[in-house]
Amino acid sequence: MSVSNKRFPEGFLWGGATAANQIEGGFDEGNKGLNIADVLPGGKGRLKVVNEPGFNYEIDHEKHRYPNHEAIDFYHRYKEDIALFAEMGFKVFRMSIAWTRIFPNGTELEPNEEGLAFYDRVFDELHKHGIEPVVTISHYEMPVNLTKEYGGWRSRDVIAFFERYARAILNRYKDKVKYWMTFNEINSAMHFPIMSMGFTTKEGEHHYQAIFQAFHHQFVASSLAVKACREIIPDAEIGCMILAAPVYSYDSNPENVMHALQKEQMFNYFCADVHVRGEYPAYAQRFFKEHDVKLELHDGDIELIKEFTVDYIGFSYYMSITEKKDKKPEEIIAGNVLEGVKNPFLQASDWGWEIDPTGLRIILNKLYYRYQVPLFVVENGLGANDKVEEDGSINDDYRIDYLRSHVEAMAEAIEDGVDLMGYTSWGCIDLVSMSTGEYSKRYGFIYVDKHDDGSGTLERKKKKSFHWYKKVIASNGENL
Ligand code: BGP
Repeated sequence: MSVSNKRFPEGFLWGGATAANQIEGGFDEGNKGLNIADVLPGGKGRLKVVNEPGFNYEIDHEKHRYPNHEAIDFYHRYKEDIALFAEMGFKVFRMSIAWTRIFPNGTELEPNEEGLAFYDRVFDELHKHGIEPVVTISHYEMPVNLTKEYGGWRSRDVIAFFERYARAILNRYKDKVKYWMTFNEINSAMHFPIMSMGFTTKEGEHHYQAIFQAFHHQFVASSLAVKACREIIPDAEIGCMILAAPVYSYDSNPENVMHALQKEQMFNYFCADVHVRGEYPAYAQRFFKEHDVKLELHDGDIELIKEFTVDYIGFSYYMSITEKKDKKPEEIIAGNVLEGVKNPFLQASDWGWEIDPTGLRIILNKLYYRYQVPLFVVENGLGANDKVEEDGSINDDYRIDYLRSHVEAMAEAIEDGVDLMGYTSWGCIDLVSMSTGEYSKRYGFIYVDKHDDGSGTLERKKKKSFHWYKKVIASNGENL
């Protein structure tokens, strides 16, 4: 066996990642309908706002700001942004299509031509610069109409609407898009179902029953999208997308180790097991029994899920989680969206997300040796407050350090034998944060002059990390 001394394979897919609702703006242009992100206000409590009495999925301009309505105006500035991605040498650009640009209410029989034409322009611009798009079919933007009328993924009816949408875009872009993913961070619904499932459970409701039934609908829908993709674009690759975070036990107490293992099964593996292996794992059956979850399955569901599994696993990686069986409330660090106890060996970002590059090597090994399918890191990055110096420079050395250590971790994992397709750093251009709806939580190589109070010119500026990432790509990960 010959071992190459190059750390990343030829053709490694370097690039950046975004989502429609966090960059586009133009929320009511081109006949677009409203989606969940359009009605969630900015601010830290935004993922919980739907639980407030009186919340009715309408836009309330009196009370709230809606940062995603303008976002960073990619809808009008995509040419300038794509030129900057090309300057960094991107091989791929991960983006999503807004369901509501194509089917404004989710229920129409025919797609909206203006929405389709917008993404044609974006894909053409990417190809002009030699950049391949990687498209997430649904990234946290359920059409509001489907939420109001059907309860989002609670309803089996949404499967048919989703299939129509998936077929419309697969058909339209069959010559332009080779890499697809079905649902962004599908497993995140365990923590915040509003974003990926388009509903939230009510107090007193059987939470797990609702969530797992909705998962089942999404699994069927995902398999139908894989089926459609195989028919329409046989040489495309279509993956799932999960939020991956290795779960560590707080200590060597076997009770804590078991608890961490169970959390890892239900959080990291459950969705991937169904997507990749095509079946519900036995540990989940036990979980259902113990939590009185009874899934309603239709004839043919199990066979469909078994037959139409994904080609690769796309995943986001930001942090690891440390778990303990009986944790006291004061031991919990919220980490914003994922709960665990503080890991004494790790530092956290300004938003409490524990920084753990070795965790990336660990999860790459765990996923690869469990599934033996190619992996794709489609999100990773550091949300930070950036400062523009008087001379206009933005010296984000902390971001470079974060990214460098994670790229090193990928190189180690590749040497461990992991089959890794590529790396798209999250928020390659500053964008609206998903969990906080703020602009001030910045991830980009490109700074966007836009602030939490809505002020700013939207002007783009290259940060120090822009020049660093350009070198990394040019050297295929050798020059860090
Ligand atoms: C993931 C989402 C993204 C993104 C990212 C960073 O969970 O897929 O949409 O936003 O996390 O999160 P945040 O924006 O909350 O910092």
